[in-house]
Amino acid sequence: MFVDQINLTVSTGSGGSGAISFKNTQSKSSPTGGSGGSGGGIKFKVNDKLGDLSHIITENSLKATNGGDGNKNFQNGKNGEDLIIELPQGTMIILNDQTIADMHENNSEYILDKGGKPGAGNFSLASSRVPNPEFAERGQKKKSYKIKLSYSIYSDVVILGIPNAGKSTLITKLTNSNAKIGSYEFTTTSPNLGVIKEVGNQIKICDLPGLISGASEGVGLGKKILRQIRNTKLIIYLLDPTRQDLNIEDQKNILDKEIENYDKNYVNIKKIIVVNKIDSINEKIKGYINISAKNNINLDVLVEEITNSLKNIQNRQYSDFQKISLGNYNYQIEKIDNQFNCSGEVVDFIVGLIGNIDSINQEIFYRFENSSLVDELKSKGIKNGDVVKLNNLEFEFHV
Ligand SMILES: Nc1nc2c(ncn2[C@@H]2O[C@H](COP(=O)(O)OP(=O)(O)OP(=O)(O)O)[C@@H](O)[C@H]2O)c(=O)[nH]1
Ligand SMILES: [Mg+2]
Repeated sequence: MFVDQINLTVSTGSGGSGAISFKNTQSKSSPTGGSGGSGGGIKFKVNDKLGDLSHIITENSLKATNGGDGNKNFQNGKNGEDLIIELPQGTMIILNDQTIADMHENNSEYILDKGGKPGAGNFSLASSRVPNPEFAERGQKKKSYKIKLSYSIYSDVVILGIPNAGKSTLITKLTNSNAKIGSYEFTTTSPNLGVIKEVGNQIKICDLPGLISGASEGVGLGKKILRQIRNTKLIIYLLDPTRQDLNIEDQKNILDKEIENYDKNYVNIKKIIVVNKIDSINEKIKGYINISAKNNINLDVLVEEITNSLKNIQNRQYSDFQKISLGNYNYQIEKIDNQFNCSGEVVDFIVGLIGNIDSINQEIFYRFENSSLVDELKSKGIKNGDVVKLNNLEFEFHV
């Protein structure tokens, strides 16, 4: 089955925690505690061999592995393994309704998160201020993201037309595709891909299900079809002159209107207008390429037109999307009366310690007083005697 959209939760691995150990265990001197390993990150990578998202079979969630904890004798923990998700060319990564990456180039990568930071062991934490730390850092917790992946076929040409126009017949004649053909409407329910083999050149072409009026508002398979136009370089409008209820111009207007309604940028994609089934009408229709897919009339003219048009098209409509780096949410401060609740990565760093409680407390206050948090609290109007809460740790503020 063709899978073009997927919702899933992806998580980093947590960082490993540092160890507390001493060469001289009696006197607790000469620290030897190793640091944790980094948690695995989340990475997306384009593989141009993929044609949809069906390889991402999940129970809705995928995880990188955790970093290992540090150990005595300077042993650092192992790094966790990255979660690497392969994507077909033409996939958007969407977070909170915002597209954060649009993946085009083969082998290109997007790192959503580098993974949980490791905690330092007491060997690395030793300093002239604290030569023999009886504490170590906890590794950063894992982070989860609910994302949506949306794939639009990466073809050169898309064949668009109302149902029964002969789109599938045409692709079977131009390529080795064995798309189903039927004398009734809506024969095609998911895209068919084929390749036109020209000398030294391969043109990927895609046959889509029939488009009807209202498609851009979701009538029929409307939006699912229109989504697949996004990455094409060229659109063929295939028109059916044998229709009694809709003449050629009506059909062209429907296609124009629906693609514009769905996405204004689609208007800029080049179109070739082709009238099919000329074996069934008496007169040639002027101004357009006239073919018969069924009887192989003028298919060479069409292929030549496709080839020439593609020569003049350098880029796809959406190929220059800038990837968005996620902001660093360093901290959040919530003020309730005389209490300031602080959370976020900076706070996790300050309080994320393990070991001897007295030495931890000393270190926490040192880290707090030397952090940017103090200035931020002052700018929010904190006064001596007000309460500061760093995650679960509560104390009175004094300068
Ligand atoms: N006379 C004639 N009939 C054609 C021609 N091309 C296709 N047909 C017929 O038109 C009917 C529809 O053909 P399909 O290729 O399935 O049309 P489609 O546009 O893919 O249809 P949907 O997938 O339902 O949207 C079939 O009965 C074909 O044999 C042609 O050039 N001349
Ligand atoms: Mg079809």
